[in-house]
Order: sequence, then C-alpha cells, then structure tokens
Amino acid sequence: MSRTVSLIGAPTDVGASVRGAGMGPDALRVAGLIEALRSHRLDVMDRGNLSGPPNPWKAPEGGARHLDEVVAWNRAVYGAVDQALTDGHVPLLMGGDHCLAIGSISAVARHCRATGKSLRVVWLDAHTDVNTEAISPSGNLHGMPVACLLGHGPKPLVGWSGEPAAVAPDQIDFIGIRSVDADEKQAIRQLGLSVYDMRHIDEHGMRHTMTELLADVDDNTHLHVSFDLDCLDPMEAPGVGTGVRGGPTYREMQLCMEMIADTGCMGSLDVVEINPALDVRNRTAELAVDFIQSLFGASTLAR
Ligand code: Z70
Ligand code: MN
Ligand code: MN
Ligand code: MN
Repeated sequence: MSRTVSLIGAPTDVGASVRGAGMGPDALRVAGLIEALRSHRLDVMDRGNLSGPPNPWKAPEGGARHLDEVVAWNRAVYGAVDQALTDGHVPLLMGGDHCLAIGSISAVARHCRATGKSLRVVWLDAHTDVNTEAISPSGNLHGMPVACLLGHGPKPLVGWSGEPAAVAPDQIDFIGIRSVDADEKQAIRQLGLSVYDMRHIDEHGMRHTMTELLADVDDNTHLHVSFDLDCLDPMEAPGVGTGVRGGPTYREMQLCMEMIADTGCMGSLDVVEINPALDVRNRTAELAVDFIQSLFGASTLAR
C-alpha cells in the first residue's frame, strides 16, 4: 500500500441545510493535519482546494436541494480522487459535507474494478445517509450519498463508477448509527444493509463489533473509510451541523480507527461534516486529526 497521502479539499456545504461545513478543509489544515501525517513518516501532498459553485441556498426541487451544484462539486471530487489513485496515492478527501462521498467512492469503485481489488466501505456516521429524493424528509443531498452509490438516488448522481451501482449492499458497513428516518429504515431492510448501530456497540463493545466487521478483510481488500464527524458523541465533537447524542466516545472511536489501521488495507478516506462555525476553538478538527493519525497507523507505542 502506498504511503503517499493526497489531500483534496472540497470546501462546500451545498448538500447540507446547516451552513459552515465548507470551512472544513482549512480547519483540518489549521489543526495540523499535514504535520501530523508527516510526523508518522507519511509523504503528504496537499493538492489544495477544489473549486465549484457557491451555495445558492434554495429550497429543494423534485425532492433534492441544489442538485446541479452537488453534481458539479462531485465531478471535481471524482476527478481529483481518480487522479490521486492513478498516481498510486491514498486520497484523503477533506469535506465539505457528506454528499461528496458520491464522487469520492465512485472513483474508488472504478479504480478497484480496474485493478481487481475488492472494495469494502466503512461508513462512520450517526446517520445512514440512504435517503432518496422520493423519501428524504429534508431534500438535503448529504442524507443521500449511500443511496446514490447503491444506484438509487437522483439520476444525475447515479452510475458514476461505470456500473449502475458503485457498491453492492454487502460491500458497505455502517458504524455508530443512531438517527434513521422512517422510510430510510424500510430502505435499509429492503437493501439488507449491515448496520452496526449504537445498540450493537453498547451490547457487544467496539472491539467485538470491529472484529466482526473486519473478519473477511484480506490482502486483496481496498478499505474505503467514509468518516462523518457527527458519528462521534457531540460532547466530544461539537463542530458538526446535526449532532445526535449517544455516539461513540473518544476511546471507542480510537479503537475503531486502530483496528482499521491494523488491517493495513485502508486505501482511501473521506473526512466530512466538520463545521467550524459551530465548533469550540477548532476542537472537532483537532479531534479529526487525532483519528486520522490512528487510521494511518499511529498508536501509543508505535514508533
Ligand atoms: C437526515 C436527512 C444527515 C448528515 C445529517 C439527516 C442526514 N437523515 N447527514 N447530517 N451528515 O436529512 O436525510
Ligand atoms: Mn453522513
Ligand atoms: Mn451524519
Ligand atoms: Mn455481534
């Protein structure tokens, strides 16, 4: 696995209805992300920030808000992630809101198909983000990326990997879930998605949960981690648009990250939904930097 990390900033909140996630990339840089990764002997290339349309701040149309803008931002993300993978780097997408995972994971899925890798997605989130324009209560596209990747969202956001679906339901596992909309629950059941919700983590612990989730990861696996900072308990991570109480603690999340790192298979990463406008002295971005270091193999006794 490559040890060069390509940082890709996507400063937008077009997929959300709370403004501020567009400041995420610089919050991560200010929190010392580049220096932290370099201190673990990783090569880091900061590709700067992508550009795209401003947030038009309009009401949803046809069940989805800002569809054209979300398409434009995801096109830019797809291109940058594709380029990083072609260069043999690990793309680290700095969001921005979670709608950007459509472009990111579509590029990763295409790359895995081309290289014969088997893709597994770990979705760390309070939410499952599997709404469609037909069932979303908000119309916000950051609540729909998983549906789009599975082939079910608004047409202009589906099929980007070159196949009708970028991932199949059995290629994605959710951790930390505690907020699912009514019709979204039905979609989860119909699709047969693996949801390790907070009750599962409470009953079995993070260690058992991750052992189970990572059991069939092998040398040919490309693990993509899509990390929505609202996965954490808002007491730890206040700088998110839609905090939901009852999330994993700092310790639980660190263990989760360390166990992913131990596989040696993480090939790409999204870090999304950091909202500096709602944060307390950049705490959430600093927390994200801690977790990213762990994902890249930093542990207390590692050299
Ligand atoms: C809700 C919706 C969501 C993130 C909120 C919320 C979705 N299920 N995702 N914050 N990151 O509007 O679809
Ligand atoms: Mn999300
Ligand atoms: Mn979320
Ligand atoms: Mn179990």
